[in-house]
This record gives sequence, structure tokens and C-alpha cells, in this order.
Amino acid sequence: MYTLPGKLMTIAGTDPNLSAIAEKVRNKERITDGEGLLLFEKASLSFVGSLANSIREELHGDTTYFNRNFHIEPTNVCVFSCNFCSYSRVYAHRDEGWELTMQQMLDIVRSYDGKPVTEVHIVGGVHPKMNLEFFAELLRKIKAHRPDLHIKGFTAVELDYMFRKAKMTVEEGINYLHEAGLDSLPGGGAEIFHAEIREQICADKVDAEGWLNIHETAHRAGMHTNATLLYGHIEKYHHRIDHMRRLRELQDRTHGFNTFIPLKFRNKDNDMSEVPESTLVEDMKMYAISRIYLDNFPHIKAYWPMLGRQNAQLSLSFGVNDIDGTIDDTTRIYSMAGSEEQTPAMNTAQLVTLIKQAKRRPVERGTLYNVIHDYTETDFTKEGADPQLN
Ligand code: V47
Ligand code: SF4
Repeated sequence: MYTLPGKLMTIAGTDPNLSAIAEKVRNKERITDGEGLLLFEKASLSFVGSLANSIREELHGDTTYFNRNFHIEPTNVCVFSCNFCSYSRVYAHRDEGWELTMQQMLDIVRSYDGKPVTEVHIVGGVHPKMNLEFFAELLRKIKAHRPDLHIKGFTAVELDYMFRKAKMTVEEGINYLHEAGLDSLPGGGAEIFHAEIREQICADKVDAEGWLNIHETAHRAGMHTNATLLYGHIEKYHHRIDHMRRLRELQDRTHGFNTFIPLKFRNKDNDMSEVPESTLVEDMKMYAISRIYLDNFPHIKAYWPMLGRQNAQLSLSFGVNDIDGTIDDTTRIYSMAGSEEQTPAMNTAQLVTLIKQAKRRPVERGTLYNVIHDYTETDFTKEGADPQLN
């Protein structure tokens, strides 16, 4: 049992509504949409931070998870044109983008032979010629080469397009790819569900109902998935709450979501470059309030290539208990959108150090949060210190 520090009541100060929220969290009661909104509008960072941290420590103690993964980005050619995207190239300008062949993608997988990675994350643009059969073949070939590698692949946007082109129902498509080797789905493509905003930032791709249906179907097929929210652009707080409410309701039905990942909008080289980026205080509030509101999500993740290393480190005190992976090649979707994380990779020693500096416990996990190794006692200054490499 955790007890909420008495001083929180003082921080809530004269606002009885904030005190009531603190009391609810202390009693492990769910907060309402109105209360979530109030936290965004009225609460200080220290107030939401303390509440979120108490929940995080109740659920996970000091444990901070990371995993060893690598990315395959099959293409950045995309039939859609989301205004916030700095990464894609429309099909007509595909000569400016990249399209990997099956062989090139398998070569990436082979380049990790003998290395202790546990997950490959496949995500990219929606290319009209890379269809369901092409990706099913890729999955089968990856599994044939390395059966124990967990394949987390394809946003609901990519899947929606693939299934429709193949004239399959969502259920048929999910089962087909699951059998071919797909283990779980990443959380991308969710952006902001509310139609008022979705129509302005990504009008032409799968809508909220379609995204949620694909994830629900995957959950019912026994797969776990993640969920994201793209924040800090033209949306209002009530749109964020609406988005999280839909996720919380689906999670009540299926319990298939593992992780919620707030994604900070970056404004370089896209059609929304005039929109300023959110401040650090706003970023930390977003993490904290999602930890408080999404009481049925086990994990909140800060994706460091997008947020920046130091801010990701800070988020570990604002409800975050997962810091993604030791990505070898910082994924292009963020470096192209203005993330300062241009330098490739953070190795295990760097990631572990980052977590320890925040006085947290670094634990390597598999995709499904199975513990692979607790790095609390590991001293990287000693030769052969990484037990996964011995
Ligand atoms: O859906 C695109 C986002 C997402 C920008 O599930 C942008 O473990 C900010 O979802 N500024 C794809 N964000 C990446 C993604 C993801 C990443 C890491 C881990 C997981 C997981 C999922 O990237 C897109 C979109 O929301 N994005 N452009 C931008 N300018
Ligand atoms: Fe295409 Fe995804 Fe970029 Fe939208 S965010 S344009 S779907 S690659």
C-alpha cells in the first residue's frame, strides 16, 4: 500500500476539487473526464507529478524497463499526407524516398545475428506496392531465421490499408499476419482520435473507430498492443482526454494494451512547422496526467529518441516506468522531424547509467515485460560486465 504524502493535500491548497482528486488517487479510484481536464487546466506540475509518481511507485517501485530492439523502416513512401509528418514522401515523389527490398530487410535482421536483441520493430510509410502478402512473407522469413525474435510491427494505419487492399476483414487480416509471425502491434497512427482535430492533421488515414477496431481485434486474437497520442500541436486538453477515454474504455473490455506512449509533436520540416512545440512543463504534465487517468494501463513509456535523453530521464519522476530501447539507429521518423537525438544509438551501459542517475532500478525486459536482467548491481567499468554479452 502506498500512502499519499500529506503535503499533497497542502499542494492542492484551496481548490477542493484538486483535493478530491488526490483523495481519489489515494483510494485507488478512477478519475472522471472532468477531473482529468481539471488537472490539465488547474493543477501545478508538482501536484500531478507527486500523484503520478505515487501511482508509478505503487505499481512498479523503482523499476524502469528498457529493451534491446532494432528497427526496420521498409519505406518512407506513403499514400497519405499527414500534416505533421516530416518523414514521408508522396508516391509521386518516391524517387526522393527509400524502399527497401525483402533482401535488404533480411540483411538488417542478419546483421543482428549473435547480438542479444529481443525485438524488431517494423514501421514505415504506407506504400501501395508493399502489400499484405509481401509483409507476410517478410514475417515468415524473419521467424525462419530467428524464431525467438519478437516481431512488433505495423501501425493500424498500415494494417487498415493492407487489409482493405487484400479485401480481407480486419479479423482475417490480423489472423493471417499473426500466423505468419506477427507477435504484437506498436501504438502508432493513433495521433488524436477526435474528428475535429483528426480532420485537420491527418484527414485521409484510418479514423478513430478503425484504429480502435484493429487494436481490439488484435487483443481478441491474443496479441498485445501499445497506444500513442500525438500531443502539443493544435489540439485542446479536452481532445487529449477524449483520446484517453476511448483507450481506457477499450482496455476495460480487452486488457490487451501494454503501454501508453505520449508522443511530443516535433515541428521541423513539415506542414505544421509554424506550430510551436510544447514546453518541458507541458511534456511532464502530459506524462503525469496520463499515468493518473489511465488507471488500467500497466505501463507509461517515454520514447527517448523523440523526447530527448535528459527529458526522458526526468519523466521517470512523472509517472513513466519504461524508457523504450537501446535503439541502434535512431529512427528517422524523429530525426527528420527535428528531434535533437541525431546521434545514433544509446548502448546498454548508457541507458542503464541514465536510469541509475535518476535513482531508479534498470531492468531489461522482453516486449511483453518479462524480466531479462536486473542491472542494479552491474558495474560497466569492469570488463565483460554486460551479462547479456558474456
Ligand atoms: O504515428 C510522426 C509520430 C508515430 C511526428 O509502440 C511524430 O512501442 C512527433 O508510434 N512529431 C510512429 N511525432 C512511431 C510510434 C512508436 C514509436 C516508438 C515506439 C512505439 C511502440 C511506437 O510517430 C506516428 C506519429 O504519431 N510522428 N511525425 C512528428 N513530427
Ligand atoms: Fe504516412 Fe505515417 Fe507519415 Fe502519415 S505519419 S504521412 S501515415 S508515414
